[in-house]
Amino acid sequence: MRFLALLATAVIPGAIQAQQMVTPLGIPMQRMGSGTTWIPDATPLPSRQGMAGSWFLMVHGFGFVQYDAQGGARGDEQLGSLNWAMLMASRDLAGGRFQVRTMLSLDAATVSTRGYPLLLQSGESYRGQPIHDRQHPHDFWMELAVMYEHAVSSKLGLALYAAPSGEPALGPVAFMHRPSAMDNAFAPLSHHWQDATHISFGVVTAGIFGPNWKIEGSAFNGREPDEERWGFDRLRLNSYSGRLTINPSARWSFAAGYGFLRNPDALRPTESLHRATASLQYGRQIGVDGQWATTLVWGGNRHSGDYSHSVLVESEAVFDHHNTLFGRFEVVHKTAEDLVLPTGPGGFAPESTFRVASLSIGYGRELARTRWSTLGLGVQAVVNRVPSALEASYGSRTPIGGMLFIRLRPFHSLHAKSEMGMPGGTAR
Ligand SMILES: [Cu+2]
Repeated sequence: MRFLALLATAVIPGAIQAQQMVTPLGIPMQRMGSGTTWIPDATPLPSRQGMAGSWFLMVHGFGFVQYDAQGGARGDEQLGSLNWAMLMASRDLAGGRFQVRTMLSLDAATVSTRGYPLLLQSGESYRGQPIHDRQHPHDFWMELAVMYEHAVSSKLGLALYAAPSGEPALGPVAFMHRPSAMDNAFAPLSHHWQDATHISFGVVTAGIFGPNWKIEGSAFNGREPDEERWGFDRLRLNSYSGRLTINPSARWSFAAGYGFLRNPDALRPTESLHRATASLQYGRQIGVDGQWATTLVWGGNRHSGDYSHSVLVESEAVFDHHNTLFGRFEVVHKTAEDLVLPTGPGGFAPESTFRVASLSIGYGRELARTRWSTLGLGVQAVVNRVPSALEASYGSRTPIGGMLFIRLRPFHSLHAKSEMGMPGGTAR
């Protein structure tokens, strides 16, 4: 309460409306990740906040312009832009907090509906064929949702989330919303083992929560977005999931859950999928203006038979207003079908599975800053590791890729102290 009031005062001098703002159980608004996920309180995402009448507004997003190059026979290069913006508006309603939110992306235009080059990536389709060695673009309507939270006592609240396009209670925070990956524009290779349901056309989630825990259940559309990226897909609630989240302190967040996805893949329309995931996030402030965030994720998919596993660890350190270092390591099991490798006589068995790994390291340097935004220049290098069976297809056992980028995002109001005390960031 006090924090929000101070914040509103910093944004709009004399504003007192924020005092009417209810955050049920005193949970800071910045804990909200993608969908209904939580991130550690200590490492919020950069955003701008303000009041409009009785509405509390929050805007955030990222715009990259990147040159992406992926080596080897299955590689490609592209000059494009990855981007998303999110607007949240919240207000008091009937003793609780009501929120409308939307997240939009122009990726389908700026990296094309074929997506961007990314070795060993798989998932979704383009012109009726499975996408491989590229990451599909995100849909324009990444999220359009309403949420209502109501405290029933000082220790217990109820939440309801409904979205024609949104994220069910399944998986970790979607990668673009993780403080540990905010400057890492490449999607994880384990996206479709972990957080790919973050765009689902039809989601209803109900939850109960305390000040530091939450249990949620969702009914949602298990079908992946189709390759038409601008409109809404047909809304369905044919799948379900459940998730437990615990934020034991400001620095930690743990989540685990399970989901059943009915017929996720349009190209394999009779196959359903079970998914289990668990994730751990750690975050702490560095100095006055910096932060360091790390995420560990396990995700498994099961069609029938055994689970196919993926593990990811990633970290991002914003040292100060100039220097950011980030990286990711992951290992995931993909089939010859996932990677669209030649199958049949002389080729692989469709179910043959390969363990692939990827390590990426990136550095970003802030170049210019306004009161509201900051512009950075960055570089990222990726080294993959494939089994010898894939050497012929990829031209090497260690195919490489990378990205050069310019990135615009809201100026670090990362830490409330610097926002309230030193607008514009006086350090350095
Ligand atoms: Cu995605």
